[in-house]
Amino acid sequence: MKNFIGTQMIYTYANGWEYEIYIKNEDTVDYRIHSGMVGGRWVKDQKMHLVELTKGVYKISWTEPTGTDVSLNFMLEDNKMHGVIFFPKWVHDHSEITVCYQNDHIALMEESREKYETYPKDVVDEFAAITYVKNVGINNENIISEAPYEGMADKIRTGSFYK
Ligand code: FER
Repeated sequence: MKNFIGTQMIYTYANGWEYEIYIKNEDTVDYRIHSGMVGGRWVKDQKMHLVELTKGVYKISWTEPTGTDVSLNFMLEDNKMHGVIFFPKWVHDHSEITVCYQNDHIALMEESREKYETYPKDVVDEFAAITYVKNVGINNENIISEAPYEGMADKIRTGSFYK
């Protein structure tokens, strides 16, 4: 688990969606969504469950304040990931509500998940190619600390993003 905790990764799903995650410690992630249905969304301090399935294969799972459930399998030796996202109907119908810095809008997420429809859920299961991976240590608040913007992922990959 030592290898995985503290890792920052960027990956592109087979459907083209680009995501970034930082495994901040053994039960917490920060993440940014660079493109896709909820591109622009970013979150700090999401609690999650982490297990090592077998050597170099890690699974993390969590449920969001929006009601979206996420389970991701990282296969680091192959630079591959497989993710399953279970979107409540309302996130699909009103995705713009979730595109924000969620930490400032937790009450709105909780109100929206009651106000709008949950079912049928939209299950998105896709492989992703990991395009960037770096261990940046645990509990670093500077890894994911601003909103995603066009070109940010490329700057991170080329090493010109962090001062
Ligand atoms: C991911 C898939 C989904 C991910 C986060 C989510 C950071 C969260 C989606 C949502 O809350 O809408 O790979 O990794």
